[in-house]
Amino acid sequence: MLAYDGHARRSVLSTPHGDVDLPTFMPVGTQGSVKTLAPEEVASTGARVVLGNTYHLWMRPGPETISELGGLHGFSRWPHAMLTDSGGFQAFSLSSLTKLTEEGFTFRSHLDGRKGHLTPEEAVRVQGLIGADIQMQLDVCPPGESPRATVEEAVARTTRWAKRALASPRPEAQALFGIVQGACFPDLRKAHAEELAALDVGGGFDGLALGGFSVGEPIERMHETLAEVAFCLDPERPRYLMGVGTPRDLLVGIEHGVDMFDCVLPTRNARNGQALTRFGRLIIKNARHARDPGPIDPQCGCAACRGGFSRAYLRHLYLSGEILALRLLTLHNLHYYGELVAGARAAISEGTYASFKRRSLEAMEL
Ligand code: PRF
Ligand code: ZN
Repeated sequence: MLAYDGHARRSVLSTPHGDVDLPTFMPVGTQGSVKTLAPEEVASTGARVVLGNTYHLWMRPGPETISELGGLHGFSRWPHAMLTDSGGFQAFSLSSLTKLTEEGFTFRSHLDGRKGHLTPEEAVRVQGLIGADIQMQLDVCPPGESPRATVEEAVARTTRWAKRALASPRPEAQALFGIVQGACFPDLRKAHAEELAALDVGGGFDGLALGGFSVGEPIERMHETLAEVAFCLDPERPRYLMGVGTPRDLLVGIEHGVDMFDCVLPTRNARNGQALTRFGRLIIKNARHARDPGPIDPQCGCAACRGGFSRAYLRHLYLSGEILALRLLTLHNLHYYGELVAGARAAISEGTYASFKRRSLEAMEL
């Protein structure tokens, strides 16, 4: 650990594809690409880890193909670190007829209806072929606001699956993270975090994630639960909050000791014409930008803002259905997220994280 400021912490995650300064934000590259951007453009936003999805890549083009073509690094030409999600969460939300048993998930592909079986062992095997630096265990993520008994069952099964994942053979260079579930029940989460941290099969987990958040529960409940549990996760291992979130969620997560985040928000919102900025959301199609010669944010160093592209031009491109609008907005949004976590890291080192968070939140309200 390089520095603590309250529970907020700054550290470095070492991977076979370079060191990553934490806290960090990981752009989502579901199909092996961060939508609209080439790898060097993604890296230009400060991102050093990209997330891939096992479920999608398994269905197409298939892990054997990816492995043959140099793993996801060689295939996609992303030179920095990569993490793959295990696929259960995506299989459940995307495919039809998903059946959940002790063995794993059974589902029909959302592409061709083909039947698939995803077990904890199979998730490790497929992620091994895809070849990311960090694998995630297969877990059970109950829908938001599920009753306690459902959540308890999901936690218990996730632990049994954690042991099976750890016992499965995987390439030596690949790390494996466990996933803490427990919804918004702090006692379940704390107990689960301790249980997963104590597993020592196959050397134990290299990091611990918080799954099961941002699945329909009120955002304030997520923040309250994070405040109670995030700092309880083994301090020696990276802590990853899965599928979260907004700039405010990142600031809150970091405050409570989270090190890693991923979310489709900056990239998806860009493609819906939304620029996320230090001053809040900017809807590019709004008529008020029609003759605005200024950039999205004059202080932003992204290719769109630094390149002098005006709000008026971006609005025109967006309304005309031009792909450049989506590319420039994606670059801007990821750059903004990159700056946000870089600012947090600097503030933690200086011991000024609380005021950094307060100032950032105040600016967003403007
Ligand atoms: N589990 C896995 N992936 C995830 C989640 C989870 O709970 C979430 C929940 N926000 C996003 N992605 N394996
Ligand atoms: Zn910008």
